[in-house]
Amino acid sequence: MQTEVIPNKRLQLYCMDAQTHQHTFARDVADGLAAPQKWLPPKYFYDERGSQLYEQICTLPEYYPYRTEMEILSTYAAEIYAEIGHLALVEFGSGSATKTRHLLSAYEWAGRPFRYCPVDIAREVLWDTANRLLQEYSHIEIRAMHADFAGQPEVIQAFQLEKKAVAFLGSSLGNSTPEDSVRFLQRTAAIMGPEDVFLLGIDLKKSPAIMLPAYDDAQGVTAAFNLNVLHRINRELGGQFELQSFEHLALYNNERGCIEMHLRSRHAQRVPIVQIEQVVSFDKDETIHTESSYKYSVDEVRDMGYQANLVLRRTWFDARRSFLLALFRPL
Ligand code: AVI
Repeated sequence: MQTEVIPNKRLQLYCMDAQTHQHTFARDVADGLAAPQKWLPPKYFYDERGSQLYEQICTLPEYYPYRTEMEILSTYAAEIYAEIGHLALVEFGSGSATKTRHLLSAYEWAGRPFRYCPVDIAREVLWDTANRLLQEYSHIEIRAMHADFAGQPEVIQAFQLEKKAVAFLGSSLGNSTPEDSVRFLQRTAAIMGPEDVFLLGIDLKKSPAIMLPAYDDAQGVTAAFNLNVLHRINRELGGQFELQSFEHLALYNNERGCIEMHLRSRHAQRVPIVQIEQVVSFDKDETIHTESSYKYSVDEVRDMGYQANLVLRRTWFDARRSFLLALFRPL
């Protein structure tokens, strides 16, 4: 990763090379749409509009993962802070940091300087949030990183922190396969010191009757979020997708233990994408698989940790045990 650092006294911004970013998007779209089961990596949902739509999803009555994790953080922030100590807080996929604020407030109440290092793929959201946090917290010092950390948690080494708490909230790890998640945890554990901690927020398995509406809400916000990725391809790669020719589909894959989101072609069609020099053909009802959202049991989470040499030390749940906040320490 090439980085450019924009320093100021309380805020430093580390940026992934924009050129690299664009190139990767084109390659991923070309590869994904040429596969027998067409697919797109979910990280491309999060352009400015997609990030706004995700924020909106989080306010929906059906989308319980946000509410329940918020309940855990608001209820136990002081306890979690006491467990972590005053370590620099690194956060993968920080977004607008709404939930993290509960933890940041606990740091602030300690009355001494603390360091927050958010890492996100959505640059505008990262920058706006960092500037807002500077206004809200007088003791905060921010090092923010615009990066695609998905397959490379090592990007956080650029922060050069001696000791750290690494947080990955919002069940975002669930958007990777269990195999990739274990690899991500292994690589993260490999760059953790003996006193570092890893804080994971992850959605738990439950009845599909509760899970499914969270990904297929009555107002159609999730549908708009899903379809937005086609809009992004149109804008950034010269695609000619007609959005009304695709529909949002959410299903629970019982065997894999995940919610899948797809975009289903309403009729047979051919879609040119200028920048990747491809015309993509769709049969009627053929789908693009756009996201998997894996759900876990507590034992499966503990086991994933073990596979990565991380020991589950503390757990916090919401009142209905819908969501888990897990604290790991290196073995
Ligand atoms: C970010 N991630 C954990 C969300 C999820 O629940 O898988 C993304 C999302 N997709 C549809 N709604 C929300």
